[in-house]
Amino acid sequence: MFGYSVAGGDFDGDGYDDLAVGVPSEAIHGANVTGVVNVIYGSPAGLHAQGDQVWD
Ligand SMILES: [Ca+2]
Repeated sequence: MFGYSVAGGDFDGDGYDDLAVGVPSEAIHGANVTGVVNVIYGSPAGLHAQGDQVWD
């Protein structure tokens, strides 16, 4: 469920707001019940998918 939880902040310290999105039901590495956090970084033009990261 992408977007189950969200948090904002400047996570990489570049001065632009970033977005962390919780995905609790994401299956990774063959395990069905794990979950990830997808971090989408900000830029002068807003959020952009290039360089986003998925943390598990
Ligand atoms: Ca940032």
